[in-house]
Amino acid sequence: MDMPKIESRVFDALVVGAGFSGLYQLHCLRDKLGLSALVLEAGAGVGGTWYWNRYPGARCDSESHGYCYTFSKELFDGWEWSERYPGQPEILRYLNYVADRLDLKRDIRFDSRVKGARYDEGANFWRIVTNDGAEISARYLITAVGCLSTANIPDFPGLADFKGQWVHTGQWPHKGVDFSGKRVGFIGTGSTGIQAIPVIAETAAHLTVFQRTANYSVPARNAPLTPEFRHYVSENHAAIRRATRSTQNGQPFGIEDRSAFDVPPERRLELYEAAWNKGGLQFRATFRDLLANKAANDTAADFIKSKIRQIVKDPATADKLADIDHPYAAKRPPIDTDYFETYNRANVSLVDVRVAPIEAITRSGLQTRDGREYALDIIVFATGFDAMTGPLLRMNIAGRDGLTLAEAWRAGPRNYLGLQVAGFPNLFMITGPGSPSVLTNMPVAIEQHVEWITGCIAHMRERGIARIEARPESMDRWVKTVNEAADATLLPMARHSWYLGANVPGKPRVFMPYAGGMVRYRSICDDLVRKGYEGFALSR
Ligand code: N01
Repeated sequence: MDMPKIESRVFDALVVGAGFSGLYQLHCLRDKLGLSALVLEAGAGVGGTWYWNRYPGARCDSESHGYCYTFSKELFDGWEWSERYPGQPEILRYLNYVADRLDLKRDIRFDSRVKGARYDEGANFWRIVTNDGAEISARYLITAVGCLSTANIPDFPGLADFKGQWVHTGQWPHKGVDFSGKRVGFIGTGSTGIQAIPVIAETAAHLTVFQRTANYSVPARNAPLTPEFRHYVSENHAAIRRATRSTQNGQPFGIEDRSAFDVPPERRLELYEAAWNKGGLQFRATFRDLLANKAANDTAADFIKSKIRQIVKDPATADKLADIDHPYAAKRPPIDTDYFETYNRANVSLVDVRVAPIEAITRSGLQTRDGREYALDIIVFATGFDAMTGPLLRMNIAGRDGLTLAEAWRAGPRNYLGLQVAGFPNLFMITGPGSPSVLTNMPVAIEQHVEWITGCIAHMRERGIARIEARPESMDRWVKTVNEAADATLLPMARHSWYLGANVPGKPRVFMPYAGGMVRYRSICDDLVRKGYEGFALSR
């Protein structure tokens, strides 16, 4: 058997991950700062989340004109989106277009997963080892691993003995899955499930959806972009960039500056109806207090629940779908194409696994606690991710004195700004826990972090600074800030959400993303740079 080729190489910077963040980070370090940089990527191609998540119906919930890089007008002008919301294959083509235009692939090592990373204090280098034995040293280690890239596969007894096929949506086979004529079991009704269920229902012989938590969803109203809209986009790069950088959620649309109670109930319903017909995440922007005031939120929640009951014909199924236990948008709000309509199909049925949880996977299907057995040929797990911390912890990162990130984060991901952790000098996290990331339009959060990190490294090199590291007291302050920002919203009321780590057994329950908004976050980051990297320890 051939032994894997062992490499030992030294770089200024090592970036882990070749998705949206890793690609831009490589471009900034190599082409703007002139550093030697390498990207390690576990997949065989670029794309990150869009490389792995190839499930039927995979599509971005942000609108295409805002879901792209805006740092370069040439890149922006050289690409034209075809639909209101880009599908997975189109986003993957887009990221390949970017990688090719910027000539990035020559500095990406594909099929390389980080097995371990250790800070060598004497040499002030990070020593990184990959699954195939390559050893890389780098002054700066930058994680661009995404927030939702470690699949969460529940530990159901019996899965190994299932004689059918099973798949997780985040590890979808490249050759696809043929559902035609098959009895399919589908577990999970988050954003992913809500996208995939209607598409799989079209070909499956029968689709049984196992729902643990009922979920809101608003129609996406996806459609091909009109020539007029394409023209608007091509003429308005600067305005779109300005808009995405001026809104708290990084979207090209703002949140209406009115309370749900500023208008009479009939007018409120009209506004919800208009937002429902327009479709998309903008529904949440109808009133400014939907995520801050439970009574305001109830008006939106009641509207969506009444829509579910209108759409779904079988009252018992409608009851299960509308029995939602959390405020609207306190979990990431999905948008859909014919999700609730799908339950009117004769080949689709819904099982409430909150009432009777899944007990085991059997050789021929799935068994619930009430003793019922479901015969299945294929099981799809749309059961989400070990979000935000999972991809970081699985790299086995050890900082000063061998302190592992897992030890440092035993009680939750303590960090400063979602960028750095005390004890881990020159380690930067792009969209780490503690940053706005998943509560915003990701490319906007990514551009901000990449540009901040690039500016920081440039600052260090200009001044001969060898190390930067978060101060422990800055982390304490930031953890408090993150908690306060979350507590000012209804987000913590969704007690089972992955924002809190509640979807992974044993994971510390800490609200992870910063909910104070992108504009405030950007100004905090810029401000502390002006104050000489306040809160960080810099040393020569
Ligand atoms: O994962 P989820 P997802 N038994 O964790 C259920 C992003 N995204 O992949 O709610 C039974 O939201 C679980 O039930 P419960 C987006 O940020 C973006 O759907 O924990 N059920 C839930 O229903 C999103 O939020 C796009 O009770 C179990 C589901 O599985 C994030 O990815 C598109 C279970 C998991 O939902 C994750 O979404 C799609 C068990 N043991 C996704 N364990 C874009 O537009 C879990 N579940 C870019």
